[in-house]
Amino acid sequence: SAPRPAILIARAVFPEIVEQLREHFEVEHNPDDVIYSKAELTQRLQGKAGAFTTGGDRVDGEVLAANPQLRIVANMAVGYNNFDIAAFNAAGVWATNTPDVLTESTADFGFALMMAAARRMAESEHFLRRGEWKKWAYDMFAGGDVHGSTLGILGMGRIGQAIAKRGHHGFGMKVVYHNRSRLPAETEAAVGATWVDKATLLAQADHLVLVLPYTPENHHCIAAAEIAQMKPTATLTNIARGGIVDDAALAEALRAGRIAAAGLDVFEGEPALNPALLTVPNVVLTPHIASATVATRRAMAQLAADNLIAVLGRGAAPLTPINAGPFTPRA
Ligand code: 8YV
Repeated sequence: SAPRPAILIARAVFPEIVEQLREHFEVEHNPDDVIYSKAELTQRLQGKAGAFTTGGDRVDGEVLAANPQLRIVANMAVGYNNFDIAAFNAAGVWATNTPDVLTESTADFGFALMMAAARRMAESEHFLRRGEWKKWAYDMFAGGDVHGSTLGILGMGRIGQAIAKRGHHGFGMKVVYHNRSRLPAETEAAVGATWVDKATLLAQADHLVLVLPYTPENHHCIAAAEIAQMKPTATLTNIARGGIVDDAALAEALRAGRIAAAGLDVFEGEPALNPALLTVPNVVLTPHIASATVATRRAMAQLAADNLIAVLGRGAAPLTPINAGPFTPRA
């Protein structure tokens, strides 16, 4: 019988997913959380027909050109700014992501982070932990209301829509959004959101949540000039990608009180973060965990594995391809 295809699992993942993949493939598995350098990734992909990657595993045209036997790279993430998709298309290599399975968990977390920022939960917990709570005070950690306020959403894909529904149906919020493309009227009605231009979004939002993909055009699309257009009582929540927000400008604006608070799950240069953010009190910081429920992370890993099995095990198309335009897979 033909030799089984070889794959690389580039990062530690659920042992049962590794075992499942071993039933189909010869598996080389990075048992560690440490991201391979580009040189090491390129070298370890030698002879591999497929790869299981996640955010931070950068796959570009050079990596693909050095591995002409590679047919699919399955990313365990919905975002794929770690892939050069044009290079995948040109090389005929399938690229896949994990949409849908993480939408609701990620929306839950985004909403929670926004609420935590609005209601000053992290700041007040730090106060308790420092032993500073001696008495009740009428204005102690008084924040901004979420219910009945205006929710602004920048980016309106699956996760943005799930957040809009929570705000509109659950919290009686007015929901405005900005996106390159407007949703169909019936979708806008179902999620309870109204399209506005970016300036209106910035000016109207009491709570602005960022849920857009990271592309070169979106780099620092929230910087000092945009923050200056927001209400001084507003909050800003980023669950999208580091680099969408100018973190240095945000830290400065938070310190100066130009906006009330922020909730950040993603950072420029993560896992390192701008040290200024660590000393600003009015920000809630989490380590890129918006999709991190046990069930959702399992579903993401399973979908990435299923994409590899579809292409390399069954010779079929992947379940969730992200290749765009005319695409001819490598033989
Ligand atoms: C992942 C994410 O945990 O899906 C995404 O785009 O950002 C997260 O769900 C992350 O990409 C893994 O590195």
